[in-house]
Amino acid sequence: MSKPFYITTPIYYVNDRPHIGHTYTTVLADVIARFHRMRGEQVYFLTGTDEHGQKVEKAAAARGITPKQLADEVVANYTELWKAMTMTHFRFIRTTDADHKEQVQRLFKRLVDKGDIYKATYKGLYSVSDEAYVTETQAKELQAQGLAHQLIELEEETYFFRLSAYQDRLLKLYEEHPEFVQPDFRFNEVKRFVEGGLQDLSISRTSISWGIPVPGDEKHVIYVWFDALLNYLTGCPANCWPPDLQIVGKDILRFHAVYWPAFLMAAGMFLPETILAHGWWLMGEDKMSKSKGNVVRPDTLLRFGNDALRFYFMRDMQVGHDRGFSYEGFMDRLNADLANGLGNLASRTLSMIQRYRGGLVPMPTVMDELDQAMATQLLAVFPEYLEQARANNFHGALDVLWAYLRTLDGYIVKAEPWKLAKDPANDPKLDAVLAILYRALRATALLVAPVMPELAQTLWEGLGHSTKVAETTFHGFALDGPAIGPIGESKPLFQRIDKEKEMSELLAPETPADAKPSLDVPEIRETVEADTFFKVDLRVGRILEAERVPKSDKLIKMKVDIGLEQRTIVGGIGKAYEPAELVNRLVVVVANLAPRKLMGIESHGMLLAASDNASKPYLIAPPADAMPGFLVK
Ligand code: ME8
Repeated sequence: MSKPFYITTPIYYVNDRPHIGHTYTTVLADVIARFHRMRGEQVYFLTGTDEHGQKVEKAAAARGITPKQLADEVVANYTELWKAMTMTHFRFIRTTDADHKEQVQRLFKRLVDKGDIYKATYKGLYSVSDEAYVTETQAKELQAQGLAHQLIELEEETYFFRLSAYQDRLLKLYEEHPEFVQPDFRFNEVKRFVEGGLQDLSISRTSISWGIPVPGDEKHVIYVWFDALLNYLTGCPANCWPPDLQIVGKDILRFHAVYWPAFLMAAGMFLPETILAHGWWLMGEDKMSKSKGNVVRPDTLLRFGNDALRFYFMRDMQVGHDRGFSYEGFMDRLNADLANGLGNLASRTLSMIQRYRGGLVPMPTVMDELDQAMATQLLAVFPEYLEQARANNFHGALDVLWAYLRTLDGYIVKAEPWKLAKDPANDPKLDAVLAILYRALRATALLVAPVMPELAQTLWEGLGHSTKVAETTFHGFALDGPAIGPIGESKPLFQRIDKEKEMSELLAPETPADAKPSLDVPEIRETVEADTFFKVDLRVGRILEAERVPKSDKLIKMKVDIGLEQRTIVGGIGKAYEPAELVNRLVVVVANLAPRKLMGIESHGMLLAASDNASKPYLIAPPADAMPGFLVK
């Protein structure tokens, strides 16, 4: 028997409840898993949670609970959500599962014995939010983004994985298997990264305790990424290795396309066939993240139905690219494609078959040119959809299908079946129209079943089937086969959404269940000594001039009088303020900040502003009688 198709999602951190980013990844994997089952393959689908590491440890400490308690709570959120969304994974793996712990320690030890893991001292900067050491260049990037507080200085004894020894083998892998990373443009990023040279990877920590201990040296815990990646091994039954498709977000591609195959090479194991990296759901131009306060939760969207959300994800996002999310776009898509498009076509067709043919689907005896054209198009659309879907491009597949459904709307308008029905002489023509519409809908139900399991089943039953559409395979399906039995009562496929009404409710801010933080603000930063704080020179300033920086809607260039001198300061406040309203304002300036260039302009200083991430920045204003140059202390 051939090996089951083995597909995985990343395992999600348990520091937060799922948002639509995590949901999207899992839906994509589930749709592909279902698609492969309907191709007649055995499928093994794995998802789960990543529960160790500093991120989780910190989130739990902030809540005053243990990491395991936090993990249990978040896992319940995930498993309930996946159940409501009819995910078809076989195992939900948790990195705190006993078999996983054993697996990680066993492999760690094996690589130590083999010499691929060795102990040494590491000194450098570490990003807590990425759970990774950062290079100097990466540190500068983070600093420029105002994220310097995420970096901590670490010096520790650590175990290293001999990643540098795998550079050539990785490059050879990319050379020989260009399908290893998809899509292509991401593949090139990975290749360039490895070509740039690989350093050995620190894979243990002494600074944290929440993790799997290094066997035989228990003051070290195993680095969370080494631990996490191995979940794909732990969760895999003997007959499924290696993974056929591993779905990840672009943010974690490097871990999967560089470290992961290197670990497997070291372990002497077969490598995954393909790592598929998808893009991000964005809010405006920003990544969705809790710290930015712009997170959309799936629960908010599920009131329109599981299938609606699944469909929207697959239809609107081209795998690999980023996509902006908007509630309006979401509702427009569903109304256009499900309430109008498919829903309307199905209800018109089924009610005509009821009305004109007593529920019995006719076999066409003659077809004119137009009927023939519609039938031929279906013969082309069906395999094209399957081909696109096989390439994991459901966006493209659904596009092809919906274009065809729109053509069918035009076909109905031209054929005018309601007129044909008035004269029995037109019976053969009416038979042809009804049969073609019926066949198109039947094929549609089958094709969309992986994406919208419930809606497809409703349509399938509406077309007279008593079987499960998901248990039907694409292979051997007769597009022009006769209808099955009389059609039943037709149920509406999708209720039109009242957009205006829903918008007002959807845009109401999220109120967390644990009500405490109604503000979305980061935790209090690390303690600093008073001396450190007093090094920052804060001055009252007055804005003298302000203008927008060309080609930027965010940046405003200002001339600011700080008493002793005038400064050019570029601030990212252009979305909150118009230049005209800034002139003459008193502000607080960080006067001894090192100058830096923003869009080619040297900015010397920074204005203080308050914000809760979700809202605009509010410039801090000294009282009206304060003078430029006053020291703020
Ligand atoms: O990275 N748009 O877990 P995580 C689309 N535990 N997808 C998004 C997204 C967005 N805005 N935000 C997140 C981890 N994702 C590690 C993985 S695997 C061995 C360990 C999705 O909870 C995307 O798939 O931060 C991303 O890779 C994943 O969530 C990250 O989830």
